[in-house]
Amino acid sequence: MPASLRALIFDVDGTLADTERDGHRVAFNRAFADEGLTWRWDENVYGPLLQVAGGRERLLHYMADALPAWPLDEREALADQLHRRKTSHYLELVEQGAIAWRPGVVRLLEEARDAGIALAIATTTTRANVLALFEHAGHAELLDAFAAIGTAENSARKKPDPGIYRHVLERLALPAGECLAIEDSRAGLLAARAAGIPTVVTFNDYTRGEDFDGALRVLPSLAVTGEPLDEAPDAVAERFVGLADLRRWWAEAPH
Ligand code: XBP
Ligand code: MG
Repeated sequence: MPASLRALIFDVDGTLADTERDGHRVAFNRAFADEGLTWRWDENVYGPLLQVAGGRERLLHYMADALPAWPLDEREALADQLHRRKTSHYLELVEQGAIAWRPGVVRLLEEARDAGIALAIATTTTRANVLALFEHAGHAELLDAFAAIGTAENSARKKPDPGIYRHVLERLALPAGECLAIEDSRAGLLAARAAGIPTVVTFNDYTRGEDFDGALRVLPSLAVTGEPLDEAPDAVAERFVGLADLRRWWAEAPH
């Protein structure tokens, strides 16, 4: 039987929702204030820091410059403390409804679920953060449709390491070539591709302009296919990305 598209694997932060801009970044700043630190990560500071995947890793990277005289174990202890506080602020923000799904996300999840395509998640953030997003951004019922949810707890190494994608493939018991990943960043794209998974990128304001070489398609969101409609070529910007688009793009990948 020829291979067919069997599963969609979604990144979370920046792909399902703009969690970085509205959630993680704000939560980091609240954690700094809690600890009496004057650090403030505005959007210009935070953008480049996103090159480092993982909140704790991001803090340590920043602290290497901000606190160069501190011994590593003290920096690590402060990073742990800040990350704990940041996570609780993040969860609070999500619970307050600060985070919304990116356009086209819920529509595609529902279409894939109804079509019997397996759904999965591959993220470097924690399981609690993922569950909270589904619970509080609306559509908590979609969580039941996920066959595998791979999070920070399942892979010690962060993207661009392919560990989390390999974990999810194992849980799905599917070959990489029968899946399609949806990512927002270069690090995510590299992770999925290193695991052998064809990947579509929906970039956001932080990741716009990154090198997405190797992606099947690079789109501003799941609300724009980038392809003209036969019946109404001018409606190109209006059409949501559907399963038929993903199947067509996936079929272009070498199998
Ligand atoms: C993006 C990340 C995460 C978040 C912060 O993950 O790098 O680290 O920025 O979350 P994704 P934590 O793979 O979903 O794009 O502080 O929980 O690490
Ligand atoms: Mg991401």
